[in-house]
Order: sequence, then C-alpha cells, then structure tokens
Amino acid sequence: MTKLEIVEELLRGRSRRPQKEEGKAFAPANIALVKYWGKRDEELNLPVTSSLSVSLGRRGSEVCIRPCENGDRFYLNGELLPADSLFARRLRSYLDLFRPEAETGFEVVAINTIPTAAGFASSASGFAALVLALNDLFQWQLDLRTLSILARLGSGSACRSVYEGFVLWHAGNRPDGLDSFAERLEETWPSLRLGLCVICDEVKAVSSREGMRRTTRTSPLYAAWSSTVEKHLADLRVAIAQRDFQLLGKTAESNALAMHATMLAAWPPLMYWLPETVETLHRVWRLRDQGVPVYFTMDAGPNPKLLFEQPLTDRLEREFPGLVVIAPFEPAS
Ligand code: 2P0
Repeated sequence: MTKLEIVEELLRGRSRRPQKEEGKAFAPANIALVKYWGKRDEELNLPVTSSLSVSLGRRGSEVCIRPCENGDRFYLNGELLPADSLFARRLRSYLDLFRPEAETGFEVVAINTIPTAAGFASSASGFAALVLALNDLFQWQLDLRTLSILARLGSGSACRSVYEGFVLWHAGNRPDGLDSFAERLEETWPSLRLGLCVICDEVKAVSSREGMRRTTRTSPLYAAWSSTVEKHLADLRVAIAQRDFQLLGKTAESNALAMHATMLAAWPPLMYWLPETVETLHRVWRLRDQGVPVYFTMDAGPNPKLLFEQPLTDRLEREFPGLVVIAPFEPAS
C-alpha cells in the first residue's frame, strides 16, 4: 500500500474540509531508551524492531496550521523556511496526503520549545504536533493510535511523540503497517532526569534516514543488533515497572552503544561522535567507577544525554557545565 492509500483508509468517512480557521497542537520531543534504528519499509517508516522512549514534558513543538492561497508557507521559530530546503520539501509532500484540493496550500507556524542550541532533532515532535493540529483543523476526532500511525508516515520517531511519558512503539509485522503504532505505558518516574550535553549543534552530515539505510544494508553487526533489542526491551520494561534505576541506565546505555557499534561496522563507516563526545562518555564512566549512578544514551549525533535521578542534579550540573536538565514527569519541566 502507498502512504496515500493508508491515509485514505484511516480517514475514511472523515471530513476533508477545514472545520475552523486554524488547527493548533503541541507535541513533546522524545528520547529513545531502546532505539529505533533500521526500517523494514522505507516508504512507510516501518521499523525492524520495537522501541521505547520517554517524552520530554513541555519541551517539544507547538504547531499552528491554516489553509492559505498561493501555495505552502512554513515558519520555524519565526523564520520562513526556504521553499527548496530539504525540510520544506518533506513537509510539502507530507501535506499532499491531506489537502482538500490539490491546489490548497497550508501555512504552518512551528515553534520549538526545546532549545535548538541543544542540538535536538525536531522532526519527531514537529510531525506529531502537525498531525495533532490537522486533527484539530479538520475536527477528525481520531484516536491516538491512528494519529500515531499518521505521524509515523511523516517521521518514524514522531509516532512516539503523540504521547507523554514512557512510550512503546510496536514494530508490527503487517506490510501496510496498521499494527505499527506507539502507545503510552502507564508507569511514571517523577525523579527521573535527562541531562542534555551540548557538544555541537550543527546539522549532521549524514541524516538518521541515510544512516539507517546504510547500516541495514552494509553492517555485518545489524542482525546482532536487532536480535538484542527484544532483550533490552524486556529489561527496560522490568526496570520501569520496578523503578530499578541501575537496570534502566545499564539497558539504555548498552542499547545506545550497540546501535553505534552497528554504524561503525557499516560501509562507508559512520561515526556521529566528536572527540568531546568521547571525553564526556569517559567522564560518565569515571563517575560511575566512583559510585555515582549516572548513565548516558546517544542518538544519531554527537550530543550525549545523561540519565540520572533528581538528587544528583546539582552535582552533575557542576560536573557538566551547560547541562540542560529535563524532568520528563514534572508538570512544569
Ligand atoms: C530513535 N533515532 O529511536 C532513533 C535513535 C535516531 C537514533 O528515530 O527516517 O528522524 O524520519 O523515520 O525518526 C531518528 O530517526 O527517522 C531516530 P525517519 P527519524 O529516536
């Protein structure tokens, strides 16, 4: 099935006319503790493995969308995106799935409430907020599972950003992906903290999309990665259910390192780390050797994210100057 056929199926019987002047929504950014790395279907963003993330509270994207004449206009943090930029092209082709008439344009105004200087990819919260805003504009009243599937068609990890808290994305195995959606886990963890280490905020040379493609096609370690993920997911579910921080930290850190190992073994090799990244990881390991319970996770970029619990906040802010601390389960974070 094509993306368009899936959207037709999911929106069957729903209005294709805007029901109000503008649609608005917020969606949180998310960080995976067990990662999504590799697709079984590139068109539909269907993953090889399930993944589990934590959403970042009020840090994410606010989106407002309204129909407009004379084509699309996209504003990100107050700046008009050049129409020929990669992101504008991606947004345009995604919105093609939802236009009432082929010539209907949309004005999309997006504000990221996660500091862009933190080197954060905003595509997950951006596409999730966009889908929620479309649901508001057209008054579809879709359930979150359906919205999660629609968000996935924009960007894989966006399907997890439809929810707060801990979120599990089921890989599914249907070719149409209607069983590949995310759901919120009921557990919370108020003392959990994430610390963003900002090492470099430049746009990465190799996108996640290209990195995944290269890894699945060429890395001899990819099969080992995908067979390890089930065990990591099971361990992480236990850690969350029992609030076992050491198990959470160990599982997340080794999952992230296993993902980066698959990239190193790809060809051409892929390494998102910078010298300061390695220095930071060694600092974490030194602290752990001294008995300090701090772990890290790493995405497709050079900026480590520390995992710890609230009592360590002051100590780690001193150890890692510039650390951006996020409390995912605190209302105002
Ligand atoms: C994740 N990442 O689970 C993993 C870990 C990066 C490393 O999801 O091609 O932007 O849009 O489906 O979702 C980044 O990949 O890729 C990602 P597409 P996406 O968070």
